[in-house]
Amino acid sequence: SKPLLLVLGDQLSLSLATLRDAPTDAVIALCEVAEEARYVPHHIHKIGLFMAAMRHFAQALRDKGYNVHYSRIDDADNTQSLITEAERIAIQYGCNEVRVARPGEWRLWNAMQQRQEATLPWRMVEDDRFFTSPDDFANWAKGRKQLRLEYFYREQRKRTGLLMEGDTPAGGKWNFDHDNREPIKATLSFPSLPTHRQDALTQEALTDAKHHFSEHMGSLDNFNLPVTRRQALADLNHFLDHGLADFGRYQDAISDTEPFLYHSRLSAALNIGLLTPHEVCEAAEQHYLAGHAPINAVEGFIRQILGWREYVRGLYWTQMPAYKRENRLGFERELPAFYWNGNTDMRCLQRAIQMTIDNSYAHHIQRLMVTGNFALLCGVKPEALCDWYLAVYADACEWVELPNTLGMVLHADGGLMGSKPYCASGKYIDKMSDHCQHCRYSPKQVTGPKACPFNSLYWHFLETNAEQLNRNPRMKLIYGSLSRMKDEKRDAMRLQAEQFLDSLPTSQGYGQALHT
Ligand code: FAD
Ligand code: DLZ
Ligand code: SF4
Repeated sequence: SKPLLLVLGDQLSLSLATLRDAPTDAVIALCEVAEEARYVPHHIHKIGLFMAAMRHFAQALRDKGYNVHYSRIDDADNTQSLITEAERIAIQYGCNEVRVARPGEWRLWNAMQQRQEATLPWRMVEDDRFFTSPDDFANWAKGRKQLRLEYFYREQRKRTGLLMEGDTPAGGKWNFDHDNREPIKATLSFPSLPTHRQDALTQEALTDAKHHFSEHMGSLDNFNLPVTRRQALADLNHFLDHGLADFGRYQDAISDTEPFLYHSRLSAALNIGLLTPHEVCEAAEQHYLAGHAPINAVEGFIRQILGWREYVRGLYWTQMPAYKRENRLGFERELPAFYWNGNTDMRCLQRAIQMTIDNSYAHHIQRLMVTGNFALLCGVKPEALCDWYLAVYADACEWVELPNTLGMVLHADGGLMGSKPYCASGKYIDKMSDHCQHCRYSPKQVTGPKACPFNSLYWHFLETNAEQLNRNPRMKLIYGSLSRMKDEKRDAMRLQAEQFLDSLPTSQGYGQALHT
């Protein structure tokens, strides 16, 4: 048989299963299509990233002697959809099947699955660029009521031998989270970032992205994402040398001015395939063994990749498609309009959203405890929030975005992923960040014109979701405080929260938000 090997935009690895076994006469196709840029209104950096990285990868394949067909966004015969474009090219080259590694989204997996019996059949192979396959995860999950990261992660450590000394974990503990909760400090200085040179291929891709998708969020003027393996390796080495040692301690800190702190910024490169999770974890382990970074930093970092990243992927593939429809807390609110333009006087939200608009990036605690926590407290419906996270971050692909948003942030999966919702009042943000001193609200007040909205919303959230949450053992203390509160205080807080919620401008989507 003569296959067309379709390489998707997030499969830019020479080790990809379909490429490894490529027959000599195979045609490899990469397709830029408008449908993938628009099914949610992706940030312009993300579109530029995919276009530039795909073009560079096609070039690298040609340099290796492969026969590559590349569909550019403005080719006259481009059908602008992945399925039809792959089939059109397959027919053009006389191929009798389309072969593809498992895509990163169920939406595409399902469309491809349905064409397995077509005259031009699609064949899917496992994407083995991960530590675990969906089958491995299903076997681990079998018979378990709750799927806790911590147990999955320990097995991953034992299985891979990463940070293991024989049968025991390096440093004597599996988890050093306790040491990793320091707030932001004025005295910290953060590593300056490497600037990636933009060659002619990158410049052309960015120009095309701008031409076709200029209405999308963000500006390409400050585009600095890695689009080749060489640039991704430069980012990795920079992080190992300048970020890793402090990664642990300040993992949860939030800054009013600094978007990246000691985070690695490697998620986009990992997710599109320019780096493998194996090489990143092994390089971090080497830095520990060489004495360049402490165990709390290296363990914390490796847990994110070997633990969380694999865990959310397993969860996604074993729970979809039902997972995407989950909404156990029954949320119905549309997304507040300011998520698209940052137009709010709540300083923490304004900064997290503005940094997102600027860089197509926010670090984990901004995503979880600022934009995520606010959406949870307001009861934003999962579909609206998930579409936003999927659109605005350069590293967003549904297999990793959905469990984080629907499960971890919105607790919409009934606690499958997290044993309690990550809800917090302004007190938490005040403790971890330096936002509140620049804010018109006060994190110490719960009611009144200066009161931080997070505070009344927090109690309002607990009150309105009590039926679902008050029997949760991890929520017992907080529900105890709520029940001891005087009626007048509760009434005043409820009123404050309701008035705030009534005044929130909502949007039906990006197009509309642009005009508000
Ligand atoms: P670092 O803090 O340096 O962490 C190192 C690596 O660990 C990351 O590059 C990433 O590959 C991995 N990692 C860390 N946390 C997680 C996590 N919770 N789940 C999976 N992998 C993790 N990450 C994505 O890659 N794509 C997404 O679409 C995405 N959506 C998110 C949505 C929400 C609501 C939340 C709360 C988190 C989301 N995350 C997502 C996880 C995390 O926020 C990002 O991976 C991280 O901020 C990327 O920045 P970094 O590379 O500097 O990460
Ligand atoms: C996100 C994205 C964008 C913007 N553009 C493309 C594209 O032109 N071609 C492509 O193959 N993939 C693109 N992607 C990624 C896809 O939306 C999707 O997430 C992955 O292909 C799933 O494996
Ligand atoms: Fe955010 Fe409230 Fe602090 Fe303002 S006072 S920055 S709204 S937590």
